[in-house]
Amino acid sequence: MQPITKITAEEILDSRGKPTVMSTVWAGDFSGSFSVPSGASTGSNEAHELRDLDGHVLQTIRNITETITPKLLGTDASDQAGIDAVMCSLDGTADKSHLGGNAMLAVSAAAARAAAASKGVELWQYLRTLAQIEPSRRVPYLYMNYINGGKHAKSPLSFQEHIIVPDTESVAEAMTMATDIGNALQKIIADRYGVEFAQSMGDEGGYVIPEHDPIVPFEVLSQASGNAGHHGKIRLATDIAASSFYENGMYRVGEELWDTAKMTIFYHDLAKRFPILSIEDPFEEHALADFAALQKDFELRIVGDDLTVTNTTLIEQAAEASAIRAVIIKPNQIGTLTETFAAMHTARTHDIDCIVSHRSGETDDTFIADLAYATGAFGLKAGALRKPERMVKYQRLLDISVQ
Ligand code: 2PG
Ligand code: MG
Repeated sequence: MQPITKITAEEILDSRGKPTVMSTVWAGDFSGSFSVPSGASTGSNEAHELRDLDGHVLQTIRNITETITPKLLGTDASDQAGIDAVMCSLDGTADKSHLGGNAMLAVSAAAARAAAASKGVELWQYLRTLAQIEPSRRVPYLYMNYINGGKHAKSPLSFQEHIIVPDTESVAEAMTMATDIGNALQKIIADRYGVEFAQSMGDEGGYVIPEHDPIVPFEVLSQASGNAGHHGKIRLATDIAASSFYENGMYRVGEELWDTAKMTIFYHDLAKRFPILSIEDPFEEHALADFAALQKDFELRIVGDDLTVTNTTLIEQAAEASAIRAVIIKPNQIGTLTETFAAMHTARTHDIDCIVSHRSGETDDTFIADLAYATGAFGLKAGALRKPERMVKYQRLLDISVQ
């Protein structure tokens, strides 16, 4: 038993320069910290991210220091379920709007780090014992978003993420392949759009290109893989994030309005032309039947994110409708680690693969790398190897995977 002796919280800046919260939990001489990330294309059913009217998180910090801390002092740092249950009952709302999902996750994840430290084990080892998730893979696939669109870029591309997935179990090899392809891609972009786009940077470290045609990013990624000498060793994936450009029953794709049928034709064409591993949020977050119809057509994985928001009930619904074969896992969508594990467990019970994911607003925290490895996740989605807050996550996975 290592009782919690102190909890602190402070405001830090995320990768977009926006305030976010970092908390540290102490158990005697041991401590652990966690910094909460923040999304831009958020699902409407996500846990509430509490912010002051001016965007700061000072009330969130007071909720940690004045409301949560007094109730958790003396609790065993390794009683994760107990810690999370106390916070859920203190909050008392369905969407965690009272304390803030960001306040709760900061403490929940920091407690896990403190507990791991007190036991003298790596975070991933501690999480593995705690979570007991049926693995999909020994080492997750790296989902690396090299062309940014949608809400993560100022560009005409409506689809949010154009992702390369090196087909290997070696993280070192995957990172080398991605670096080679990134360099080849830079050349193609300079030739095709002009040198001013060769240094462009979206929120997740991908390039931002002045392109309207949604198929072109996949052509360009595929060409870059070939030029780098990795043809045949790269799968492609995408996060459409369709809710973010859905208006009045239609999808606004560049200048055009597409209906569900047109979106569906695009996905069929995409899967015919490229080695697509998965398609995330192909339709808006309420279109469960459309997800199911598309998944029925495909071997590849249709992935829920805004559809499922790391929520056990929504994952269960998606599973019952046979709407997805993989699910995005983001701890800050639900607000505690215990509920994150429950969501992963529900997914795996239905043979749905988990892809552990960053947010577009990130910090240098590497917790998700440990989480992905600990649970044998199918994928770790953490952006491109062009921004430090993304790179540290893959680097951490590399360090763990060779231990
Ligand atoms: C997503 C995420 C991360 P955001 O949609 O999957 O890539 O974006 O954090 O903006 O919700
Ligand atoms: Mg998504």
